Amino acid sequence: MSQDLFTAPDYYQLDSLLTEEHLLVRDAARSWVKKAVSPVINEHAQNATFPEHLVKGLAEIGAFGPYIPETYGGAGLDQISYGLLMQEIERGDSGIRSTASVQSSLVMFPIWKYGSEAQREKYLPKLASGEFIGCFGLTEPDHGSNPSGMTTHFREEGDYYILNGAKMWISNAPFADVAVVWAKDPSGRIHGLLVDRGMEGFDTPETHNKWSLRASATGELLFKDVKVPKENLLPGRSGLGAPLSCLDSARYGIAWGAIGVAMDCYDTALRYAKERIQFDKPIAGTQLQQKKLAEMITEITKAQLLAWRLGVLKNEGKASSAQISMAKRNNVAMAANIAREARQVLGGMGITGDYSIMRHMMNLESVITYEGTHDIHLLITGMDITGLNAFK
Ligand code: TGC
Ligand code: FAD
Repeated sequence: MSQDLFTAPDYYQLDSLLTEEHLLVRDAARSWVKKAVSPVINEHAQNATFPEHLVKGLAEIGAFGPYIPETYGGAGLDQISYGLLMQEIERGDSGIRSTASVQSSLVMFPIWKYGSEAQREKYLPKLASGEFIGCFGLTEPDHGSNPSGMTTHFREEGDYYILNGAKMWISNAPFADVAVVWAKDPSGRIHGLLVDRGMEGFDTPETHNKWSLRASATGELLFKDVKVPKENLLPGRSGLGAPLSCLDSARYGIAWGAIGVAMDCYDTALRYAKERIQFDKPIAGTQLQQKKLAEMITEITKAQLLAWRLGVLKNEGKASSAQISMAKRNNVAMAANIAREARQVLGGMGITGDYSIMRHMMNLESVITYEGTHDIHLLITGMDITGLNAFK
């Protein structure tokens, strides 16, 4: 990729709403992304390899467990700092943000919230430092948008649970040290189990042939009579609400992350349009390109306000799941539209790996699908405002 010249837009002076700590956290992440992610990400995406060497840096900027208390190795930050971290990391690449989201919101969060003290002490510090990588197994081959139908199940046998079933589309699965796996007990109640790499009968084959999130490793989780020690069950909460509450945290992070992608596409398109001469003048001086750029900054600004307000509500413990759905859906769609428009501003150059836009655009096809699809989030809003369930 060409040199990373990113300058963040702040059209409504939103920086003045941020605390000194927010700005410090954000700026540290921003410079780490410029220094560590931008120079290598195109090659990793082209080769479909996960840049494992970035794990240490992610831990150092506080991206693993930003809001987990420091006693467990987390960064002890608030929800806006968490959001800003996701924004900056996703500005570099959605796949790298995925690694941080899964680790923080889908692995550390349930262990912190629903785990025993022994589980917290065993896993959280190692996950925070990046010594352990985790993954989250909810989706199954036949149950994506409707996880309540899952068939992965376990039964008791002496000091163990015997786990059988399969999960698919699992970020970080191929190299994860521990998987938070959601499975049904014999009565059909959903529980979380901590399944460690190396347990007999547990496999994590990688999913290849993706055109999206190519710098993130995705895989399956296969369980064949896996003996999981009883102390590996998360004791604090059961039922579908447990995994869905983890999704709330990850979806919130994505609402911020998508802004990072949109800012990167806008900034690239603006710079290119000012430099690219056609018909003897910069294309930025034409009305059609100005329409694209003006609409981009308008949508980014609206998305920033939405995310910031949601962050305030989250800090106050007042953000509802439906509000989070609205922000995830709006901001990812906003970023996807901006990526398409920005790609066109660059003409043919826009399809090359010399610029980040096409990679972002392809990544967003996953982001708009995972953590609840665009349509599922619309139905969540629909149910919230009408009181009527249109899923079933
Ligand atoms: P429903 O009957 O509505 O709810 C079941 C129970 O859960 C409660 N609940 C929630 N609790 C906490 N947070 C939420 N967001 C919640 N939403 C619902 C609900 O109150 C109920 O509790 P209780 O006590 O009455 O039992 O469940 P449903 O089966 O009708 O499904 C609802 C639906 C469709 C919204 C839900 O299943 C859904 O969100 N589906 C989308 C699935 C999804 O998002 N999967 C994501 C997999 S993980 C992933 O994609 C990671 S990508 C990571 C990366 O790389 O970044
Ligand atoms: P489906 O549920 O089959 O949906 C197909 C289409 O039907 C969608 O457009 C959907 O909106 C629509 N649809 C479904 N139900 C309805 C309805 N009631 N009304 C109207 N339309 C409907 N999962 C994990 O558990 N852990 C992970 O780490 C993880 N990482 C992922 C990484 C990647 C790269 C990808 C692509 C996915 C990942 N997922 C993960 C899975 C992801 O959450 C699912 O793909 C997603 O929830 C959608 O499920 P599905 O793919 O089975 O689509």
